[in-house]
Amino acid sequence: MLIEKSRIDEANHQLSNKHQRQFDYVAADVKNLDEVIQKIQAFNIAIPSWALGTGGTRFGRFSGGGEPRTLEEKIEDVGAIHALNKSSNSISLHIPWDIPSNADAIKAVAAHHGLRFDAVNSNTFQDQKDQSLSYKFGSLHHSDKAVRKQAVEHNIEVIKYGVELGSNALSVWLADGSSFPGQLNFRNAFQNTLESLQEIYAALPQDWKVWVEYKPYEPYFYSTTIGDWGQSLLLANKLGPKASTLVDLGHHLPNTNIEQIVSLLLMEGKLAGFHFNDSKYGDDDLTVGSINPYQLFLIFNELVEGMDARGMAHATSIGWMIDASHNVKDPIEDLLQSVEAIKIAYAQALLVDTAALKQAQESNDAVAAQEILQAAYRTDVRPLIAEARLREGGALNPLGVYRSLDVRSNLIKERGQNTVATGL
Ligand code: LRH
Ligand code: MN
Ligand code: MN
Repeated sequence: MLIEKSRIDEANHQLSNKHQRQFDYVAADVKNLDEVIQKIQAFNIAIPSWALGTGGTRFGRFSGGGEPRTLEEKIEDVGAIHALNKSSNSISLHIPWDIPSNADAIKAVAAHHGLRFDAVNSNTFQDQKDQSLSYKFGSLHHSDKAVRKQAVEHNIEVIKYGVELGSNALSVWLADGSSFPGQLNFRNAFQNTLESLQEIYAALPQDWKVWVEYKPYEPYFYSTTIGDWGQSLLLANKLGPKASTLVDLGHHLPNTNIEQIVSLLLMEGKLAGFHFNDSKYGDDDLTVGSINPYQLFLIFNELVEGMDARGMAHATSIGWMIDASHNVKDPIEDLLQSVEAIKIAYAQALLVDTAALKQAQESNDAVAAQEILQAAYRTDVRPLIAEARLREGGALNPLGVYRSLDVRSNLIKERGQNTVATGL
């Protein structure tokens, strides 16, 4: 264990009076206070295994030191995050960046930290050393049936790893696309993708799901075969009830109204879940809430309203995951900030006066609607989240405890300065 519970308790004790003052102030105006706190307590966000090392760019990578060298060490890092925030109780693996060759042993390490396995991710966007055919021109959409077969088999192997770990969803993101007009027949590429996904779908166990992620560009710059939510939804509808659309916040062209997409996918029962991050320009994978926290709030406002309308449990009905990683911050600190930003947006959305908003919408009162939304958005909900964490046994100030315990220096001593976690 990287973080002893007694150290968290000591730190909480020191902050206790200040926290109580701040909590009482905001709590006084919250209707259904207990229900709100309980919902925040129940809300967890999965951590991607590839975010625990310092991310690189195509120009370089600067290790922060003490990065996890093995899957066990990645799990240990997520364990530290979860011990502090009590909101990160699962890890999402990317195969073959992570190879859980001994599933029982890996499961035991995870259980020791109170963690389970979220969706497993396949990878057909890079060539691996022992691979016979190349994905240079795509994978599931490839013009050559043999390449498609290899990519299908990889996805089926990923499902098998996931089954052994107790996961129940396969997340598929394809880099497949083209960089020049004329390079690709769009219809053939789409049909090939559908047929390949149908083969993968047929291999899903009874209680499994497949999540189809979309992205408009990168690594290809003219077309992406699953380029937007419409193309993903088309595939998901053709595949069947186990398939749905995964929304990665960074996978939209600038200024796209993501909250509207989310609302309609939810309405159709086809919202798989999220890869949370933030962006200024494209697939920047910046810390959640670092650029546009209002957009995040508006997304959560749609989620809370739409899930309540459909009777869906907020915490468990869809997949909640972070997909953010970059080259400046300590990855553990970055992930603590991302989880906090998500919980802030969620808590603010829980405070929206839905009855009043409905009335404002029905009477076309745009001024009142804005006041209602922004009253919730401008509430400082951090003491509510801290209280929920406290009740779960976590830290009032996770980042503060992480820094005061000097966790990173200890990791550097143990793992070394020049570590390279597997991943991007
Ligand atoms: C692609 C993506 C996808 C991958 C991850 C590493 O940009 O968002 O989810 O699996 O990054
Ligand atoms: Mn993603
Ligand atoms: Mn991405």
